[in-house]
Parts: sequence; structure tokens; C-alpha cells
Amino acid sequence: MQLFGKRALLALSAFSFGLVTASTSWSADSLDDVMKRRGLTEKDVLAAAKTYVPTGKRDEFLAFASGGQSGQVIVYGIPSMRILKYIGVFTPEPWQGYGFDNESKAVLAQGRINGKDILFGDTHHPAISETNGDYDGEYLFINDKNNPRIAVIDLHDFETKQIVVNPIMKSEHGGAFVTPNTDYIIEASQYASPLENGYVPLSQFNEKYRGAVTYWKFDRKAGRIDPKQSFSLELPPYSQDLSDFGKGVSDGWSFTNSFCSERYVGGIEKGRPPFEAGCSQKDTDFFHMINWKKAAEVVKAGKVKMINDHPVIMMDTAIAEGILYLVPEPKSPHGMDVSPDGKFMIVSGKLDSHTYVFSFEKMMNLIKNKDFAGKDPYGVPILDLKKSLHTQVQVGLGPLHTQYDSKPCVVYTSIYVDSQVTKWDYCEGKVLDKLSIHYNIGHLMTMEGDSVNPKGKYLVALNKLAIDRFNPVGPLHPQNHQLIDISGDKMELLYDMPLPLGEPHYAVAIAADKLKPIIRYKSGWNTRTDEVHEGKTRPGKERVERDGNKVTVYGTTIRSHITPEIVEVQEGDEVTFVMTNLERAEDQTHGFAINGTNANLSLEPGKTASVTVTASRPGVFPYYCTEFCSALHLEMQGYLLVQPKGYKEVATKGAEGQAYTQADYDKQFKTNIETQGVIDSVVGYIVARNYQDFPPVVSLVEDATEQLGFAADTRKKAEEFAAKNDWQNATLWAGQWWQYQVKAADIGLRAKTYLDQHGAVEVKK
Ligand code: K7E
Ligand code: CUA
Repeated sequence: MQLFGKRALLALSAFSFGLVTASTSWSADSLDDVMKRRGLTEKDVLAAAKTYVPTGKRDEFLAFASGGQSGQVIVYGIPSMRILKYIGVFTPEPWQGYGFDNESKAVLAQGRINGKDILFGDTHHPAISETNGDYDGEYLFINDKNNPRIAVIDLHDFETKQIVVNPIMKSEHGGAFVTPNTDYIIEASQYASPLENGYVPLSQFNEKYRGAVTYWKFDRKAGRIDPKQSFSLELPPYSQDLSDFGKGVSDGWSFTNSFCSERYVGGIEKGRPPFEAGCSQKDTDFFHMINWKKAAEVVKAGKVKMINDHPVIMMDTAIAEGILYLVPEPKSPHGMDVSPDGKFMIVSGKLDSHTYVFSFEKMMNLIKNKDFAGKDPYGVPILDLKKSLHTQVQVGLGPLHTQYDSKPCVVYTSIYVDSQVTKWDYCEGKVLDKLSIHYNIGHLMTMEGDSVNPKGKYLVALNKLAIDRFNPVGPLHPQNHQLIDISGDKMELLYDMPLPLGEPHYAVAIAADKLKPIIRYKSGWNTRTDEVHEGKTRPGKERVERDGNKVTVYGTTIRSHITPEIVEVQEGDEVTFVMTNLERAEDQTHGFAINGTNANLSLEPGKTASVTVTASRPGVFPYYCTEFCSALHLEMQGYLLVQPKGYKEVATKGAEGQAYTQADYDKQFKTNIETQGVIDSVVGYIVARNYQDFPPVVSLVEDATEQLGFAADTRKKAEEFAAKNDWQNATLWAGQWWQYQVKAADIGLRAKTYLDQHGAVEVKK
């Protein structure tokens, strides 16, 4: 403590004598020197300048990428490609305490299937909530392909709030996509299965196996999906794939493509050709055109079958009501992307070199005139391919997904086999530019590129293979997201970003200024239910309650102590720690972990979270804060002591460390008075400047003021003990007083640095 004390004081004195000043010197290297030394071309330097975001500056867009098999969502900035966050969604994420605290465990438990915890997800398609077809930045939805589920993430705090399990699907792919006002989130099945649970032999595939599409009702006010208001449509057993909602003229309709409309059932082990052969025989597959607005009315009218307690519009009803049609599309299609005005649907055939542009107007006319080319085996009317097409463009081998530019008629399609992005004009039907990527692109994403108002500027290629792009790290390579400048006529590759968390499929990017996340919670907040936590604890109200063998610890954290510090329980007790972080200061998160357990909390400012452990064996279990939150972070500690059954206390002497005298107290007191002088000079420096023009500094000053308030309180305690000649407690409380001073000084110096770096000026009094 003394050593640190000297150092802190030195730093403080150095400041007060004006020795610590912002560095103004710059590297003597010229740009030419650096280019030569690092072997950079002018093009490299230009690309760097287009992506580099200097310290303290922020990105223009935020991307939300699916985390693939990690079951998470990855957030990064564009154009810097700096990773900002992994959001725990379907999989526990220790740093955020996700899947470790009781509150988030309850969210993950919503995703249980047949009572089983599913601890991974295969996330594919994130979708941002929309208002009038524009991203509004409030919510993010993402699907799990393997265990058909949709998660709701609140973009006010970037936390997962809800997981819903699809009641009838056994696998899915065509989700999550939203209606223009986020009334519904779509989820389409992938591999056909019986909608009921239970065994059905594959010999009954045609009759009993089915596809489906689910429309999940989103309750915007509650910020949650309402499963009671959600419904599904039974579809033929074609492997349904990607989906999109209509908008503008096509609002009210949704589109879901499919592959393996051959309905092949495989059997390679019996000497039959594999799925890949049987599922790609026909020249065309079908996309489904569904009038979801009318479907919602059909559900209201009760024309549904309840399957697993969930309303399903059966195919014959859908056909009779005129809400389901099929349109032939290139075989083994991928991608279903509706144009910003809703007039066109772009579909690519993975085994075709063409991309097909369908005209909504033409298709509606065919439907209106009952001009059908035939019916499928289930009686669903089929439209004629040629009569539905606007145009067809040769874009390259293995086209997949398409995204829209801010420039009218301009789109970008990912070309998987050729490893290219093709820029083309879907109005005129001509190719404009091609760019090679590395390697084998899946999805691609332009800024707000699937909204009614695409922003252009950048495109990210989400590549499946990285091969030789990065330093080798073993056989499992990172994924490669390549940033491409699309502001000019020619696309320009700017940057390769390795992503090592899983295989992202789709990503969406939103203008950063549309997001308004909070920086602290209302105090005592249950962040998963968005209500005041029932175990919220105010400072001074920390306590331990016992009810039989259930012990509840109502605790708090604040720089730099956990209250309580000693918790004694008996072997066999069930102990719940409900911890409230009392901090109001930005970024002052504390952690909480207990030795020998999975207890692991992340306590952001204002948050209350709980964790339950069973004291199954007697012993000494230290707990501590896992975030380096302050100079005395390591001292942010405590003990969970589990006494053996029938334990009797025995008196011992020399229990703890050191004894203090009046001289110790006087010395500490003197240090504190000196420190106060230094703090006063820091405060003087700040208030002599226009600090009120800088909101981050204003909140730092508030935080420092709070710490000084604590310092004053503890000084009183020290002096009270001193008056009673209790030098032990007097000295220790004087030490605590000094701790608060150091925290205040630390915050003050942060404020001072900020002011220096942001050009604060002296104000005349
Ligand atoms: Cu093309 Cu799941 Cu959207 Cu992968 S999907 S690439
Ligand atoms: Cu709180 Cu470390």
C-alpha cells in the first residue's frame, strides 16, 4: 500500500506541477519511409486511409453478423472492421455471464427442446427491426438452423431477451426476416419432417413429411415475440430455403424458395445415389408465394389445425383461400431478395450461371387471371416461369445472394464457384463489374442493403474459405470478411478481416447513428426481464437471509469492495448470491466469481444478477471481482466459508495480520490531508476549463464527486474511532478514506486527459 501510495502521489504531484502534458511529438517517419519499409503500394495506402478509424473516432456503420456454429452474434464497425462485441444468444458466453447467472439461464431455458438444454446454435440470418421498411435500430432477431428457434436481442443494451422454439419444425433455414413494420418475423423450415413429433418412416415421405413457414408475431411494446399470436402454414415437403418479405407494392406477401422439390429421400448406405444427386435432377425448383396478411385473417377465422398447440393453416385451406402459390425457379436456388420498392424478387440458382429477376406485377396478374401452368402433387397452383420473369442475367457460376445499392437498379450478387462479386443492373439486365474475392463467397451485405433505403458505400463479402489470406493457425482457418468500396463505378477491395468465432452466414449493417444503446441500467435492474430486480439491494442494506437450508445473500459491488465480504454457511445449504452493482459511472463493470463453482457474473453499472450454488462440501471458497475495475481491484475479494455439519466454533488467537498504533493513524491521516491538496489542484484544473461542454467529463466529475463523498463519510468513521482511541479501526478506516481519494484522483486524471485531448479551453471566472 505504501509503495502504491508513493507512486500515486508522485503521479499526482507530477500532474500538479504540470509535468504530465499531452504528447505533441510525432514519429519522424515519413509516409514514404513507412511504405518502403512495409512494402506497401499506393493502392494499399489508399485502402488503409479509407478504412482506418483513428483512436477516439467511431465507425459510420455497425454490422451484425451471425456467429454460425458459435450460436452468437458478432458486432463490428465499418469501415474499420474492428470487432466490438460478441452477443451471447444460443450459447453460454462467460464474459457476459450469459448462461451463468440465473437471469440469463432463464432465457437459455426458453430454448430447451423436449426439456433438454441445447447449448449451441447454428445461427444464419440476423434481421434488424424495421419501421416503414427502414431499419429502426431497436431489435435484432436471429435464427437457429439446427434447432428451429428465433432469438430476440434488444439493441438498447445488446442483450438476448427471448428465445422461442418452433413448435412444428425439426430444422429450418428461412429466417429471420421481418415485415416492413416488424409485425411478423418469418421462419421457414429446411429439411422436411413430420409436423407432429414422433416417428414416421421415410416410405411415407410424400404423405406425412412436410415443410412449413412460421410467422412469429412481434409485440413491439413488450419487445418480445408473442407465441400465442403466431401461426404457421403447412407446405409441401420441398426443402424450403431462404425467405424474404414483400414491401411497397408487394407488402403483405412473403417469398420462400426451395430445393429438392424432387422429394428425394436419400439412402447412400443402401447403394442408392446420395441426396445431392437425387435433389438436383429437375431443371427447376419452386419458390412459394404466400399472402401472409390474408393468412393472418384465415387464422383469426379459426380455419386452422392445432398441431402441438400451435395453429397451422393446412395446405388445402391455403389453396382454397388463395394464399399459396408456387413459381418455378432455377434449380437448387439460393437467395431470395426483394427489391427496395418491392417490385422484383431476385433468385439465383446455385447450379446455374444465371440470376432470375421475377416481376411481382406479372405474377399478380397471373394469379388474378388464374393463368396457371399447372398444379403440384398437393394441388398448389404453379405459375409459368417465363410469364413471371422480368429478366434473367448471366452473372457467373454459382450465384447465391443479392444485395441492393443506393443507386437505382444496381445490385451485387455473390458468386460462390467463381469466387467473385458481380455488380449488375436488374432493370436493364446487364453486368456492370466483377471483382475477385478470397475465397468462395456465401452471403454479401451492403449498408442497409435489404431495407427500402439502401445506403450503398460499402459491401462486405462473407467468404466461406480463407485459405492463404492470414497467418496459419492450424487446419481450422478463420472466416474472411472482405470490405469492398462500392462508391465508385468499379468495386475496390479494401480490407480482409479474419473472423474466428464460427461461420457467419448473413450479416446486416445499420448506420451507427440509428443505434441509441444505454450506458448504464436503472439501478437494480434485471436486464433479462427489463424490470426492477426483486433482489435489488441498496447500499447499507446488504444482508444474508436464511430460510431453512436456503441462504440468500443480498450483496453489492462498488469500487473496490464486495459487500458482504464474508459469508458463512453450512454444508448442504443452497446459497444464492443476488448482487447489485451500485456504480453509475460509464464502463465500471464488476465481475463476481466463486472458487470451485460455475458462479460467474458480469455486473454492468446498475445491473442486479444472481447465481445459486450448493455448498455440497465444507471448505474455504474465495470469491472476487473478475474485472480489473480499479487500482485495488485485486482487493475486491471475499470468502464463502462452508462449515462442516455440526461444526463448533473454537476460540483462537492471532486471527489476522497486523496491529496498528496511534503513530500509524497519524501517518495515514497526514498522507490523506496531503492527497486532498493534490485532488483539490486537479479539481481546480478541471473547473477552470469549459468541462461542462464535454458530457463524458461531466459524468466523470459526477463520479469523482461521489467518490469524494464516500471519502468524507469514511473520514468521519476514522475520526470517531480515533476519538475512542481505537487505533486499529481508526487506522483502517483512514486507509479506506485514502482509497476513495485515490479513486477520485484516478477519475480526475482521466477527465483532465480527456480535456487536454479534446481542446478544452480555460474559462475566465
Ligand atoms: Cu447462404 Cu444459411 Cu443464408 Cu449460408 S445461407 S451462405
Ligand atoms: Cu470490481 Cu474488479
